[in-house]
Amino acid sequence: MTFDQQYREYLQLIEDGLKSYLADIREDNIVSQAMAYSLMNGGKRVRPVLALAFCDLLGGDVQNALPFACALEMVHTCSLIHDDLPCMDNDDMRRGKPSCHKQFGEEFALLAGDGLLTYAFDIIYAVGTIAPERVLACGKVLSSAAGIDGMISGQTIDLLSENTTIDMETLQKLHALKTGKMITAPCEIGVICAGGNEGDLKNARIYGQTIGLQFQIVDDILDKTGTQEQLGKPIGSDEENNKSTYVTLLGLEEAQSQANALTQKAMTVLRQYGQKAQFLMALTEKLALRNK
Ligand code: GRG
Repeated sequence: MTFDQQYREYLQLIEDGLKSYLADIREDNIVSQAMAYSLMNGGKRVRPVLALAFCDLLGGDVQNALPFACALEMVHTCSLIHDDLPCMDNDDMRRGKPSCHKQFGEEFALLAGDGLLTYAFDIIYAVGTIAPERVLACGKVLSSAAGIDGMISGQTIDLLSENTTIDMETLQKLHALKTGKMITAPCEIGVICAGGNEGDLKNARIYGQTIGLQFQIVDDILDKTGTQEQLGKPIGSDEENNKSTYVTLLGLEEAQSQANALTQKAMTVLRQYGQKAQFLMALTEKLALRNK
């Protein structure tokens, strides 16, 4: 199977899975509509694809990883909705459309994020196809990645750093927490669903942390060099919010060279798995070269 065929296959599973979870919501009101609006709004689905791909890599059944993949995308979407709010990044556009609060109002956008975050754990704790210990382990990985030891603290550092110049160490910590943890989590979850061993988990963590940083550096580069059409949101928002980024601290060329070095490091981890890692290796390269 080619990379594109495999990616499409994963995407189909994820889109169908998300749709079916949305269909299970009993209440039809402005908040459930806002949840569906943001969730089905054309994201790249990088995090759920990583969960399925790591499960596949270790010979697991991707169906077992699918609920967790959907839950990851829900928590990620919650973070985007909240990030766009006026009290945070104040962005009017997301994925080429009005952001959730622009479409539904701030109060309902806030609740839509809360709805997605809590529904994600409803979905996880209803899984009965893998051993309960593994379900608990996956839930813990996700809550830790999103919570105060992960994305929330990354966002806190980010907010506190506006209008100041931070050093490279702080910038790396910010992004390891804000972006890296939610990219490492799917890799770990895929391994847990497949019943991988401690060595596999360690590899998944190193890989996730590495491409998490790569992903953020590419994001910073695109915020400088991309177009609104490509990104589905205004470019230059980092500059507008007076944020330090890899580009402002290192310059475009050095930022690109660090992204390349991280891509190579991630490849080294994957090479241990030989041919089986072909899809993930191609994905790693595509993420380095992405333009949206
Ligand atoms: C949900 C518990 C919880 C807290 C949220 C608001 C907040 C706390 C965190 C903000 C996190 C954030 C927006 C990080 C940026 C990560 C990032 C690079 C997002 C873009 O991801 P893509 O490119 O987006 O995968 P798509 O649209 O393709 O899904």
